[in-house]
Formats: sequence, C-alpha cells, structure tokens
Amino acid sequence: MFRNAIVRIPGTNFAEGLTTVDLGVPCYETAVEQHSRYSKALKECGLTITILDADLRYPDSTFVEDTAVLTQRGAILTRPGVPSREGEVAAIRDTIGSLFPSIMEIDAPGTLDGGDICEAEGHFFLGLSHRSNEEGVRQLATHLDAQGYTSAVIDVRGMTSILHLKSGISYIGNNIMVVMEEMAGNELFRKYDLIRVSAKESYAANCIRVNERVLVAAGYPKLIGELADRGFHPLVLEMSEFQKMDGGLSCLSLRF
Ligand code: CIR
Repeated sequence: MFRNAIVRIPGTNFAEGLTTVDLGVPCYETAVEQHSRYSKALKECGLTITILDADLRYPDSTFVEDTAVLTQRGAILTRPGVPSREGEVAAIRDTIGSLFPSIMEIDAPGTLDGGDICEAEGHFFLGLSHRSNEEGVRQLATHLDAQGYTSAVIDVRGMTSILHLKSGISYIGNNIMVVMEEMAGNELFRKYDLIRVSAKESYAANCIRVNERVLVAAGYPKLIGELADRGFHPLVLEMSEFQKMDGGLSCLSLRF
C-alpha cells in the first residue's frame, strides 16, 4: 500500500536528455500533458503527491525514480550511473529528507539507478546494468540487509533492449511478476506466477501496481487485456513522449 509519491515536472529542455531509442524528438507540451495525467492517476489511486518544479540543470530529472530507493523502513539515495544525472540526487535530497527521518547513501565508486531496483514484498531484485555497477549493487544490498530485507542480483548488462532491470520486469503483487519474454526463463522468477510480455509489447513490461490499480502504458492491448482478465483494473496512460527518452511509467515517480 502506497500513500505518497514524488514527481518532477519535465523541463523545457527535456528533449536534451539521454536516449538510446530512435523514436523521434519528444514534444515538450505533450510531455507536460502526459505528466500531468500521470500525476492525476496517482492521485486517483489515493496518493498524496509532492510535485517538484522542473529543474533545467538536469534534462532527465523528470525520471525521479533513479535518484532514490524508498522502502517502508527508510530512504537510500542513489548515485546515478551517468555524469549528467549525478546532480539530481542533491537536487532531491531535501525533499526526501523532509519525508524520511534518516537517509542512507550509495558512495563512490558505487553507481546505482533506482530503475534497476524491483521490490517484491520485502525481497529486492537488484539489476546490474550499464548504470548500476557491482559496487553500487553491493552497497545497496548491505543497506537493504540492515533494514531487514533480502535481495538478489540480476545481471542485465548483456541485454541491449533494456536500460534498467525494471524496463523488463514489474512485480504487481499477488505473487505476480510481469516479465518480458527475454527474461522469463530466469530461475529467480520460478516461484512467481508470470505474466509474459511478448517482444512486440515489451515496453509495457514496465507497469506499476499502485494500491487497487495497475498503471500501464497505452498501446499494448494484449498485456492490458491480461491484466484486466486477472482483475487488476488497469489504468492506461499515454507515455509516448517519455518512451522517446527511454523512460517508462515507474521512472516518473518515487512511491512510498
Ligand atoms: C536516462 O537515460 O537516464 C533517461 N533518459 C531515462 C531514465 C529512465 N529511468 C528509469 O527507467 N528508471
């Protein structure tokens, strides 16, 4: 059960952020509209939202998920794996500090993006990626252990189609893991009931359970249908402009 979320409005220079996909230049106005609809959806799910102003120093800063790992037992600030995003953590520190009594951190030479971390009811999957290095993942595992959680590492460095672990998997509760076909054979997922996402719909594998709803990207009828069939009440959101910048639904908020 989540009660709160933090989001940051995209800046006018949003299109200057990083991307590996070739889907065209995002439209700022449409991105702001989609972002506002996203915040509204979180409110509809019962969350209180802290909306941060756009920060033009960091074109990717609307993807707040990468700056922290928030658990029920505390906040861990990350250390993003690309230099252009490092300052985003200092920019959000006071906000997180005002909401959590104590804060832990990932220190150099560790790097970690929040998009690599997937929580499944007290167990955390930690993605080793081109953003999150072994030292960052090791430090996070230690912090989570200190909070009483367990974790397991998944190496996604060989997977060229995803940026972060959570680009390919989402835990949506009831022991159900949504997982892109390419990762579905991973032994660590054996105990879960898997919803497999075909290569054609793989962008939609990044969906988020928020209380009674599952937020899912528009344009992926098979997954949306399967979620509905399983009684999840999908809340469908247009994400086109964020997809152009390698961002998915989870990246746009920190939920706690
Ligand atoms: C980046 O490359 O860092 C951003 N353009 C996209 C970050 C997406 N974040 C996420 O999946 N958690």
